[in-house]
Amino acid sequence: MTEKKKLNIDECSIWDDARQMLTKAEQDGVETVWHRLQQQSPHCQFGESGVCCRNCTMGPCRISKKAPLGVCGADADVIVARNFGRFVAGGSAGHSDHGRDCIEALHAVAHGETADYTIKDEAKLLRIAAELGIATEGRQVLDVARDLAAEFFENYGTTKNELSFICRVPEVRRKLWDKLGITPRGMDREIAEMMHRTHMGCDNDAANTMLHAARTCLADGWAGSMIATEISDILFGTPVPRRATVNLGVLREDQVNILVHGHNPIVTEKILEAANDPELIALAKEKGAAGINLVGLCCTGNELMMRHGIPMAGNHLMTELAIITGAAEVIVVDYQCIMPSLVQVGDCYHTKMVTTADKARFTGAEHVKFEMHNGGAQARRVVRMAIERYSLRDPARVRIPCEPVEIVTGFSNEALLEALGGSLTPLIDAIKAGRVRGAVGIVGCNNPKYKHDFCNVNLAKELIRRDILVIATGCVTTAAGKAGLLVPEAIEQAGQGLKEICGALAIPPVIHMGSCVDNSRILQLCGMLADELGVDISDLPVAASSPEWYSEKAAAIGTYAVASGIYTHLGHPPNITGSKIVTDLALSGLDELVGACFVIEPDPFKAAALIDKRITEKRQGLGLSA
Ligand code: SF4
Ligand code: MSK
Repeated sequence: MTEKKKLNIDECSIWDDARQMLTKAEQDGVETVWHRLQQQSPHCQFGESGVCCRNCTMGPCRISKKAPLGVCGADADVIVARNFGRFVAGGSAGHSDHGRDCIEALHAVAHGETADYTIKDEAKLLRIAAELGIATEGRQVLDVARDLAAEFFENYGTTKNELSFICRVPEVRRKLWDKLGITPRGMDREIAEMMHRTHMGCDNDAANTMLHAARTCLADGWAGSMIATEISDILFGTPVPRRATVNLGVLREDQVNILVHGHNPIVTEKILEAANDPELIALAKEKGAAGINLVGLCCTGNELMMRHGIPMAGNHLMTELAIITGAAEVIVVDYQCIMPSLVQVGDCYHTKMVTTADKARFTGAEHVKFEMHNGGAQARRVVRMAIERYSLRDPARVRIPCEPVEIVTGFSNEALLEALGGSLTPLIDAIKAGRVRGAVGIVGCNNPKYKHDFCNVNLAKELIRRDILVIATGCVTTAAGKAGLLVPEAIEQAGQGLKEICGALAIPPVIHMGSCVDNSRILQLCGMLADELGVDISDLPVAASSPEWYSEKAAAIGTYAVASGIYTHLGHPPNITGSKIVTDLALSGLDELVGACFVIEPDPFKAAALIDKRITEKRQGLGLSA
């Protein structure tokens, strides 16, 4: 363990389970993300403000008063815009490559190339096919699936030049995008063009680069992510409300514990099946365990929780701490948001990290490659490995810190409509009457620069208190769940109007809608609401927020939300503050262009007030009471 200052553990997290595990980490001599943040602080100001450029070997260049131009002549505005463009291209690539893997799975099922996956929601498959103009009448389901997979693949190339789900964007918004030249053409095309534009000697106009950043992110939201969500529902089932549990208390001292971490349900759905295999359960019992306990982390945890009620051990900052319990036999990962440190933390105990994707390998982990034709067999191999490792566990080093908290999950748009009695009318009526004053999607991550989950939880609490419905996805879900906000009983913490509506519908005031890619469900919902009201998305009393974000994907999500017309709060800015042009554009200029902008506020109470003010203005714009 590297020499370091003593951590103030009380300031690291609002949660008792996290603090207990951090104390144990220090006793066990294990380094965590908080310790490494101390070593990295203070951060480089050139990097933080975005004025460091490494795009060619005449540099690297960093902009200062003394040296206001890079070697090629690029100024701070150009460098910041280029860096931001590449940053969100990275995030968009993550979601959209996940989406591509989903299309490949649908393609394999449709072409009979796998016996391991099937179509679970045929009705949704047919509904989406019809929505996209694919003939369904009198056809075999697999024939329709073949055409749908082919249609989705087209979203990645350049021949069609149009996204399939552009049909879900209100017409007035589509016209605005056309006017601004930011209608996305194809997922891969926009990302490749962003890399091209930001090569030395291409796009040297900061505002122009930023517009293409918006276009790239719009492709992420309305294609890459939306396709990932819809195919996951088709292959694994569209979520419906169900109970689940969260926090480190979901680990079981007497069972083989398997943690799953990452994003794509293609791997974890098979692990779930294997964990329920009677033969493997019998083997676990033979080895002295009471059973096999599968628990989720981060977004793949959200996917399993939404569809099957599988318990959630924790969000981004809890991933190392879940291993530090000493109770995890194996952690199985696919890709995204998986700290490389997990291998070393696992090595401090008996926990084996298993990677499953060639595109996300970790030195020191065991690689069990999952492919379409072998998912079932590979999953059984991983579960067997976990069972074998149970005997390596040192009971003296096991500490499971608390009792799990109950939540309700599973609010797909289909489930929400069902809860509303089949149409959006009750929600729209409640908004018009001011009982639900608006809605905010609180999404995204954790970041050790904040007290873990302080902002996520307090923003959600503050908004529901103001009669604003909250939709949670990604790592905010676990935060809201641990705080007791994802159960119908949480209406007691809501304002009177929201309390009445949620009480009547028997839904929580904070609704769990899924993983990071499932923010596309929120986009679709906004599109439907705008169409029902005959307005643009930017006219709705809605907002988005990512209080504790860290990732390129979160920046891409924020950017597509803004470009779709949704006012978006971030706890801290991306690395753009070194450019006045880019910062002004993000914080106000975009409002004039696309009817929404970013707002930065680290204090969740002040952020709630700012969001409330915006929602009030939007309500007044629609002729509604404040
Ligand atoms: Fe420096 Fe220009 Fe090269 Fe960037 S592109 S490293 S600013 S010379
Ligand atoms: S996992 S992107 S930390 S939400 Fe989707 Fe959580 Fe943010 Fe990753």
